[in-house]
Parts: sequence; structure tokens; C-alpha cells
Amino acid sequence: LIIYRFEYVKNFEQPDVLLPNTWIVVRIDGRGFHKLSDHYGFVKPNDRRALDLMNAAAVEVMKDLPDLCIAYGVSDEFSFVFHPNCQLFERRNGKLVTTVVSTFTAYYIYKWSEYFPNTPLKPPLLPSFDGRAVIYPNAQILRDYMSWRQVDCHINNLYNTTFWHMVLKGGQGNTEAELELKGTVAADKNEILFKRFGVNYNNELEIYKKGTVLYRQYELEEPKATPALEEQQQPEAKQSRSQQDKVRKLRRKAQVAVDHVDIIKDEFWNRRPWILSGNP
Ligand code: DGT
Ligand code: MG
Ligand code: MG
Ligand code: MG
Ligand code: MG
Repeated sequence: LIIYRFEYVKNFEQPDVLLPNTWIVVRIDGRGFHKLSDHYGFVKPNDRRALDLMNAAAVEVMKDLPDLCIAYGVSDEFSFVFHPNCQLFERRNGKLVTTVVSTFTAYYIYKWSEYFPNTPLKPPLLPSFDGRAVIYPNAQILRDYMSWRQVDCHINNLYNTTFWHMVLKGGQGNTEAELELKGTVAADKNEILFKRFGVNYNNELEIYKKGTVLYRQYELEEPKATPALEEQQQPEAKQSRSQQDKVRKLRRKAQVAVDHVDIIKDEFWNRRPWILSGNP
């Protein structure tokens, strides 16, 4: 009755369904973490507690959303990947992004005290995250996206490790160190670390050099054959409801593995074909 008078406002809502049969990556990123990391005294350049907290929150997101097949995290960001056959929220952009961001943020704050027992969170500087969804048309491009993030992790970590050694151990000023590093290549930075500080970059922790990859680990393991990438990227023929439920159940039961390994080369993917096949 009276509701009909107002109902037309519903028509103002814009559709935001993401293209079918594409990989969906939801990337979240800490808002103003430059300031937040200073405020709460994160160790420079890498705070193990902060990274472990990011990873712990991301594991909960993976457990909460069985449609996710893999996630990759570095610094204050995490990329969550939905398989092309994912039908969660009818693939609506807004629903997917806000659910991932708010679930992640909720767990980040819930678990904060576990990782920073002596540094309570206090307003007005509280952790929050932004998020966006990007779709990728095939597994090769999805892998290139993941490689891009891991290369970024490596480049930033080598730079930051060198910079903070020069400043904190070498006593150089921030600007001075920055100027000296301008235009240097990886080999130069490795040499500065080794010659001045006796640090072999290769011996730095894998979590700092490679970031963190999360995926589901099944007991059945050790794949016999390795499907070609083309096969892997072919989305499954449309699954029935009961098939989808079965896959979901299997995924929910699986352990979420937390790894700090190379995801650029083929090996990682070949050994775990279910990540790209989406089965289970
Ligand atoms: P945004 O994302 O535009 O709101 O601004 P920020 O400040 O979050 O910038 P972003 O995301 O490009 O860079 C991440 C910042 O977080 C960067 O300034 C360093 C800081 N950060 C992340 N992880 C660590 C850590 O483990 N230790 C320290 N000290 N800082 C960290
Ligand atoms: Mg940013
Ligand atoms: Mg940020
Ligand atoms: Mg960031
Ligand atoms: Mg509701």
C-alpha cells in the first residue's frame, strides 16, 4: 500500500555484477599504514607481528569464504582470488568487496591484542582497509597479476632493508640514504648490505622476501599428472547445485596453508593443480 509510493527508489540502484567466467581479485590495503605503523611502533622495515596479524586475519577470511581459492599478502595489502566459477553474491562487485574488507578488518582488530599484547588499539588511529575488485580473463593473466605483487614485494623489501640498514645501523640521514639509493640496481643494494653490514640478503626471512601465499591444503595430495595451463584455466562446465555444495564442503574442511614461497615460476602451481582448476 503505502510502500508502493516509495518503492520506486529501488530503481536508482546500479547493477554491478562482474563479468561471468573471469577470475575476481579483491585487493585490500591498509589505510594510512605509514602513519599507523609509526604510531603503534611497528619495527622497520619489517614487523613480524604485524605481518603475522595480517596473515591470521586473511586465514579467517579464507575460512569464512570457501569460494576463495588463493590469497597473496605483502606489507599492508592482501589479494583474495575468487575462481571463475564462483557465484557468491551473484558476483556483485559491491557485495564481494565489502564482505572481504569488513571480514578482514573485523579479524584484524579482533586479533590485534594477540600479536601486540602491550600496545592496545586506541582511537582515533584505528586500522581500516580499502578494497577493490579487478577481473582477469584467464589463468595466465591471473598468474601475471600474482607475479606482479610478488615482484613488488621483492623490490620494496630489498630497497627497505638496505635503506633502514643505512639509516639505523649506518647512521646516515633519511635523505642522504635516499639520495645514495636513487638509481641503484639490485646488485648495488646487495653489495651495500654485504660490504657495509655483513648482511647476505639471501639469508633474510622468506616471509619478508616473498610475502605470504594462502591456499587450501588437502590430504589426498601428490597430483599424478600435471594438467596444461590451458586445461587448468578452463572454467569447469557449469556445476550443479549439489556439486557446488560438495566442493564448498571439501573446501571448508581443508586446512589453509600459510607459505612464503615463489609463486612466479610454474612449480608452485603445477604441484597444486586444484588451485587453478577450482576442484575442489
Ligand atoms: P594508503 O594505502 O594510500 O592509505 O597509504 P599507506 O600509508 O598505507 O601506504 P601504502 O599502503 O602504500 O604503504 C604501506 C605502508 O605501511 C608503508 O608506509 C610501510 C607501512 N608498513 C607496512 N608493513 C610494515 C612493517 O612491517 N613495518 C613498518 N615499520 N611499516 C610497515
Ligand atoms: Mg595504497
Ligand atoms: Mg596502505
Ligand atoms: Mg600498501
Ligand atoms: Mg541484509
